[in-house]
Amino acid sequence: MTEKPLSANEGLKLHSNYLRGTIAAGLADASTGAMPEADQQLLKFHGTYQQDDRDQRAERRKQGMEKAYSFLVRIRVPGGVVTPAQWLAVDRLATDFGNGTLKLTTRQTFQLHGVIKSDLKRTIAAINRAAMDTIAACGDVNRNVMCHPNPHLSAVHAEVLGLAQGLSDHLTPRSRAYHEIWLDGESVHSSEAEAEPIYGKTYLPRKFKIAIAIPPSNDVDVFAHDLSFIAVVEAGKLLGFNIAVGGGMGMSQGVATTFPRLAEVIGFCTPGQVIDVAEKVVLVQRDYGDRCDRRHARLKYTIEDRGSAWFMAELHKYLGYALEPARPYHFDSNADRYGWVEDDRGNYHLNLFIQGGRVLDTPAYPLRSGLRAIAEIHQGDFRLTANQNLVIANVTPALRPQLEKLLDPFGISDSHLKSALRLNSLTCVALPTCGLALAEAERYLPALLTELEETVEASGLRHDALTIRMTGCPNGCARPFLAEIGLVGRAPGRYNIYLGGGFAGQRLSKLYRESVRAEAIRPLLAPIIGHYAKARNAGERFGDFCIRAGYVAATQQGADFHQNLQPEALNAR
Ligand code: SRM
Ligand code: SF4
Repeated sequence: MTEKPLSANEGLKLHSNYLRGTIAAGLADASTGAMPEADQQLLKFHGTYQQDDRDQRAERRKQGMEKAYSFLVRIRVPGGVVTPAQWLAVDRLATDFGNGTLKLTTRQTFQLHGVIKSDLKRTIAAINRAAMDTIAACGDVNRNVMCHPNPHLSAVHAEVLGLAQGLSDHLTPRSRAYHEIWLDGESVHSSEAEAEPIYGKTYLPRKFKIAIAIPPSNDVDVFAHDLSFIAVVEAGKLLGFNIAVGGGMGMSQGVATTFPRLAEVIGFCTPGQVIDVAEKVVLVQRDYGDRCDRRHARLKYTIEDRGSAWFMAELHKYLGYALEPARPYHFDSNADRYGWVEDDRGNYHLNLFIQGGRVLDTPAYPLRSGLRAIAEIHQGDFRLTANQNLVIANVTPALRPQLEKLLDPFGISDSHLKSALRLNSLTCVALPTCGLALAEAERYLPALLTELEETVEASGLRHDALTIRMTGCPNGCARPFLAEIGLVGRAPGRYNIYLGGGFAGQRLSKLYRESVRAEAIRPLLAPIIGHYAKARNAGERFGDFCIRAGYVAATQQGADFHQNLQPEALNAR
């Protein structure tokens, strides 16, 4: 039997000398705005992706010009905690080297878009001077560790956040390449002198993602990640964590062997065991993940193919002890909670809605200037949320009136005036920067929400939370398959509509209609929303109703996502 060949990226990693490749030479080549193909893959481990402005493609092709290349720079922020000085530093970089916007992402990081090659090194060096970094923000390694961000919601938050930071540190690559290339650190001449004790020379088969939730909030969407920890708290004391493995959203259009999958809860560990458990889950995936097909290389497929029992047995072998059985837990929502709250120490926290996570100034809404003015006087910190929002955290009673004086003229604190539908919306970046986008998302969802707001208003549902998420392709960057309404780009101006996701992110949705034209979305959704308003049971959520009323069948798990996928039958409804 012939063995399947390894994917090209495996060879690249192996021969990259721990992620150096020829990045330094590529950066110095002023004849093009692009990097060599192989280095583009390695750059991801350093936290940056080569992109081009897709709005300009056709015109530049006509003019015989190179594409308008630039780089996305992703800044790691474990648990989403940022000081005001760090906010100001990122804000400055957005002006100096980026496209004038800050993007708050669905994994609690910052992204700068539009950084040109000749500014890349200065940008990454400046990020490091602000005590942040970009290493492992992307690439086949553990990415930014997410953590429930609201300090006021739980007395154990600081302890849990400390673990998120510990996990992040433990799983950061050890290669000195990052320091050498971006920070002019000393070169390591002998490869003997450096090693990757956890990852080895070929790192992981694919990206790896960790999140920590503190119930009842599932704002980090624990079921969407390779590995999650769900805090178990009793009488204000952190007892430990339930562990969930094998979640993920991404799938490739038309490839039935790829699918979104919910992470499975497999056991319980103490706070002292968290880092060991995470390391061993990473090692199982390092050793058994599919290194031949990158579309099939996430932990979710390792578990789906080999079975949960196999995974548990292997994990226990690596750990050298057995996990305790999982403890009861309950989630009530995967959304953020908006507005001011006071904690038991008398400090205040303000959770703001940031449409699409995009911080920019428009004449009507100078959000970026407002947040800059706040950062200049704020003495607490900021928290980036998993829903692309922002918490202005730890505001003292003395400072609150001053902050409010700044917020109100900028119109920033008016979340309560927005519909619950908008407040529960998420969208990925998509066009014009994302090279994988098949349709608009960030630039289109706000307008669609305005249309749908007329529907929810007319149905008396303005204050009822319905979760709605849009992505420009099925990779699922805004976790659309965990929303009650998921809109997933299929082609320019066309979307697949998914319904029936769980309100707390506990159930995957199912395909309701395929390749729907943008202008047909509202006419399709309006009668269902109207039906829900009239026929829902007390307390029944929209996603649950869509299943009870027969609009879609419930998805049980992973591969079942594609079952009953009969567009003809659905279209005949
Ligand atoms: Fe993502 C690829 C943006 C969260 C699944 N994602 C991309 C790239 C880098 C496109 C590319 O590979 O060329 C996008 C860059 C667009 C741009 O111009 O900025 C991109 N992903 C994003 C962000 C910025 C979306 C946002 O609007 O917030 C999020 C950044 C997260 C971060 O800070 O690290 C983002 N991506 C996610 C999530 C959500 C999460 O992690 O909670 C997912 C689904 C969860 C998962 O991983 O399964 C996600 N992104 C993907 C995938 C599909 C992976 C898969 O297993 O199939 C890709 C494509 C790939 O890796 O090949 C992708
Ligand atoms: Fe790009 Fe697709 Fe991710 Fe949206 S979901 S940012 S279109 S890769």
